Amino acid sequence: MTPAPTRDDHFSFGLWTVGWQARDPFGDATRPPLDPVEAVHELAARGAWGVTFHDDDLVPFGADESDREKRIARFKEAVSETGLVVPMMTTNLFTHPVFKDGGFTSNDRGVRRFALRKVMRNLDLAAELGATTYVFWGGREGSETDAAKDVGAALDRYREGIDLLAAYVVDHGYGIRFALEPKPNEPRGDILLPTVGSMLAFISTLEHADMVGVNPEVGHEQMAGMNFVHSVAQALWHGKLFHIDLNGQRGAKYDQDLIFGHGDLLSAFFLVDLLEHGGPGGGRAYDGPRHFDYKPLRTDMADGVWGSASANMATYLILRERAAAFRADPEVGEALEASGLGELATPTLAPGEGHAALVADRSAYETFDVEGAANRSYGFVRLSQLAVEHALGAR
Ligand SMILES: [Mn+2]
Repeated sequence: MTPAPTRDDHFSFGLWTVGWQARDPFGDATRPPLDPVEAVHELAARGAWGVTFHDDDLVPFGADESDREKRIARFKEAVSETGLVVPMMTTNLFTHPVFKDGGFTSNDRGVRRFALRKVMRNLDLAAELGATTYVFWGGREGSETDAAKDVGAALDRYREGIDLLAAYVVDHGYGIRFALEPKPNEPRGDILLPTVGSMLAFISTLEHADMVGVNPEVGHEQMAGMNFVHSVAQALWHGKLFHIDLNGQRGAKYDQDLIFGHGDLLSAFFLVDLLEHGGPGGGRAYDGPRHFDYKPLRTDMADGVWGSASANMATYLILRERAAAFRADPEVGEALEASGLGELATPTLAPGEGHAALVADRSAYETFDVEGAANRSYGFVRLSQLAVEHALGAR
């Protein structure tokens, strides 16, 4: 039985996901445009809780003020009719040719000022619609040749931009936090701040670092060869997992944006386990939106669009059940015990112990049973196979 999603599951979708017309670098659109109002109704009917969007997903770039007002009013009506929420909004600083060398980090100062204004305008709308998270994905912030970008200066300008926009939010009393989204490449040859780790380091330099976190995307981290579960766990450890983009990716290649779980399924299992249960160490779990940022396959029409929306949610819920079964299995409990995993939570030093006391402790070095410790079997094979069997529904 495929589990049915409810609003309590906090599943959200970008308008650009189900609305993707499947234009790719080699081919034209295979699907007609999707009215955002229809997207809201269809998502709500399938059990989604929230809808998110870039400014240009709702109002085409360059639309006049009255057209903009009309489109926003229609959208607000759909949202209120369906009871969906708008938990997150973001800015398109990548489609229009004006952003071909970036938004906040374009070599052209005029473009940088224009980009900031475009974000500020949409932040006003985000506050109006009650969004609490604002995502920044700098898809064009990068280069194809190292001859053309002063990376240090670009990071200065990136920081200047985020600092200014954070001040704008604070000064207007908008209850919005920022979530920065890393990606290693595509559409630029190389994108600045390519991984969760680089983004966390950048955030620590910001003036309003407390209101800025990350929005990791499964595929983006996996494109860089990273272990997504580790990246998310570190973001949680820093208290910086403000939002998450769920999708599927098979290895280090172009950004596939597959349905959640339709790439590295075992990683998806461990990710859901981490988000729902705080992971193997029982650390901090995530209570924000479960946001899907994927693309319905280009081969499919409306059936595949809505089928894929449901598939994302169903896969998450199945993995959530599987992870709970894994956690509840007494055999897993035994294997965890044998693995020593819980022991890692014990500090290496005793309370009040410093380096002098450690040196004085002969059992830590002089008489430590090195051979005995070296010959220990941790039993990770058994634990790993138990996880696989639970993930597959074989237990
Ligand atoms: Mn992606």
